[in-house]
Amino acid sequence: MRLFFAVGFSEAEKNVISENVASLKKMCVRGNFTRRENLHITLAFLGEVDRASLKSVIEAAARVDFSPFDIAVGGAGKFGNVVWLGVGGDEIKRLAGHLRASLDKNGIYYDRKPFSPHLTLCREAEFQPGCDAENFNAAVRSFDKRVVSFDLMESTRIDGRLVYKKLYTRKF
Ligand code: 2AM
Repeated sequence: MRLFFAVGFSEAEKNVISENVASLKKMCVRGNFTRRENLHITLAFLGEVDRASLKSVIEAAARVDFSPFDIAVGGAGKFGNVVWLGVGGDEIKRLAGHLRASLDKNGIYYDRKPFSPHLTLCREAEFQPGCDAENFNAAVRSFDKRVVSFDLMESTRIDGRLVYKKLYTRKF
């Protein structure tokens, strides 16, 4: 099973993000836009994990002791042709650090790329001529979010569609 840990969004927050996705769509010729139900901020990407290790993964998450905190979501940028919203605040970095240390303790593999908190809105984005991430950034509606939990997600493909299934929630 393909697993990752993420911070999800409420329906109200998804409404704001969807407005941003709608304005991004208008500036693009094409792109693989993140579907509303898949919007998230990844804390750690585990990749393929044996079903037998799931208990240990959940145990590592359950051990993470944290208090609710706020993040600022906004400010668009681009890595290659991936367009994202930035996520501001040091606490989410500390949370990812705690979670990753707990995974280490259980010997669970995760992608070691340094944590760079972001919310992917579109992959394979192709902007309209004369348009770029800077134009989108100028139109972005930012918002603050209180983080009170994170989730263990399973990434699956159903009829070719990317579907994320929530397996476990660690509430602070
Ligand atoms: P992304 O949003 O920057 O693409 C599920 O694939 C989630 O895990 C995505 O949010 C993806 O981040 C993130 N992720 C991090 N490292 C990854 C990797 N090596 N392969 C696939 N997804 C990864």
